[in-house]
Amino acid sequence: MIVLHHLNNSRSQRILWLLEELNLEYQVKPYQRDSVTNLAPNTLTLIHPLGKSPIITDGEVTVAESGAIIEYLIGTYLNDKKDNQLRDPERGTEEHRQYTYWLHFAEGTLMPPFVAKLVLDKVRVSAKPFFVKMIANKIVDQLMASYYGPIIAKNMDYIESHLSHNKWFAGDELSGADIQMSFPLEAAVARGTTQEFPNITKFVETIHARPAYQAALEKGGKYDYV
Ligand SMILES: N[C@@H](CCC(=O)N[C@@H](CS)C(=O)NCC(=O)O)C(=O)O
Repeated sequence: MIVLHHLNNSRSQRILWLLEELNLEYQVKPYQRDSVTNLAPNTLTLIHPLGKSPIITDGEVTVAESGAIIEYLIGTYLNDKKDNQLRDPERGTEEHRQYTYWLHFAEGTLMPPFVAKLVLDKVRVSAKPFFVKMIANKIVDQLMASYYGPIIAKNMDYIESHLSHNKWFAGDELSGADIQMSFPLEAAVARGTTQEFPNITKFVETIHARPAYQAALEKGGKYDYV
């Protein structure tokens, strides 16, 4: 039996969605973030030494890292079920090149500046006392204006441009690339930063309307980015 080690409000939500798209039987083992640090509980390190979610176990097999989990689940189970709408683009095709590109882009290029912004926003809020906060805010503003801000804007423009010509990230049908790209784009929409990006907003609305996505929400419980 596949077990998804699922941390609330995390990248794990996309694996829940994939499991539903693939029509697989699975169990969800829930883990709660610490209310102060927002970190995962230490019990997750019993499943994988890094203790980050998502992780799946499938019998003797343990897979961590969202992209690796997506490749494992699609590679192992997609052909077992004929009645799903998710496609695995054929190797050597342009769709497959797009598929691997976006699968890696999500965690390799898009997430790092998003996470940096999240951390810097926390510094802004939590720096104390007042004069330290003033200095901290100045440094954060400078880092955002000169480095992370332009990188995020460039990435978002690039994604928006891709989605203005394509419904999905790789080819004409839903693929693992869409699953992988869902989390950062949901987070961006939920934070209200996508007003100038109608195609990104539409993509997120489209995936949220899918029956498999709704089923995943029911299984996983409260998710702040929907
Ligand atoms: N690149 C990894 C990132 C995993 C990751 O950082 N997960 C976050 C949740 S979104 C986590 O477990 N955070 C809690 C912690 O670091 O303690 C992946 O895509 O699986």
